[in-house]
Amino acid sequence: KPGQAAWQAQKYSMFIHFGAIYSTLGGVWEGQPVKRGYSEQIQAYAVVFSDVYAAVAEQFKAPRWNADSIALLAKAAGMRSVVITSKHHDGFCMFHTATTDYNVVDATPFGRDVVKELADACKRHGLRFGLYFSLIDWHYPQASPISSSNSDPITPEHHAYNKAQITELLTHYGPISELWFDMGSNTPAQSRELADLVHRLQPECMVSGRLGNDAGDFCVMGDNDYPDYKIAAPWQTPASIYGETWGYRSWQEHGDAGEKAHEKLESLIKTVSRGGNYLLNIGPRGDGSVVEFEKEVLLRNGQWLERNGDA
Ligand code: FUL
Repeated sequence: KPGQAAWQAQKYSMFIHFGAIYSTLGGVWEGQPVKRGYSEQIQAYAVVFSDVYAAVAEQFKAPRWNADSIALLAKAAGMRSVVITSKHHDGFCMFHTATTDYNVVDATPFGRDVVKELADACKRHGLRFGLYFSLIDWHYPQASPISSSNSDPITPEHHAYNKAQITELLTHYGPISELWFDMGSNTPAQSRELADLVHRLQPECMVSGRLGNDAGDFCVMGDNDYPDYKIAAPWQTPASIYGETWGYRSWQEHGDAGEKAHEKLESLIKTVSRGGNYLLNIGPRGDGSVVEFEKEVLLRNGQWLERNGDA
């Protein structure tokens, strides 16, 4: 498969969970910390009505969002690519789309295309760039409604809507290194159609195995999990810093950055030495800034890689 060798050579990548609404809420609803579930899924766990949730976008100004400084952080960490949430389960698009107004350019005072800014910054700094894309959507009226399984059938209307957005993402933002499809229960025909669409628009783009039905180009392990043996086929470990959330959580306890860096370094080494790609997540705040603790963990390990080589 074209693109496979380049993808495997990345080894270490940055994952970014950033959404105008859930990152602004930061795991808090009506003044209370929401303790159940990941904070990027707060809409479901705090059971927020769609219009009430959507109104939070009006608060998103992200004065501290700086795509160049995020790209430079990934570089200093020793990472070779960045993968950002173009759309998470809440359905809010962090890119400008003609398919819905529920997007960062049209629905927030920030008014700029986050995906575009990061794509351009990665290009400037020599990093590859990929996209997370949720196959389920809690906002789109013709999609299956919120359920506890996050793996509901994709209706034909919703499938067409996803295809239109994927087409935009693969034609407006330069080369995309991977499309990280997530959740939803596609039929085999739907999975095949999405994989074909990606490969037709960008033959080198690698498709995540979470597309389902064996239609992906690489296998995604369970979160923070890795195999005991070396595997030659392309695979990846998605890892969160805390194990408890991917999106920003203002009440997250941090502990010692040195210990955390050590733990993540061990996972990185296990993953890479067994042939995998380690995709380590950051969850910026709604104001666009990177949490200092997360930055420190990344930079400590970047310094270790600098000293010890990353071949
Ligand atoms: C999961 C999602 O449901 C989580 O919210 C998160 O995005 C994780 C990386 O993948 O499937």
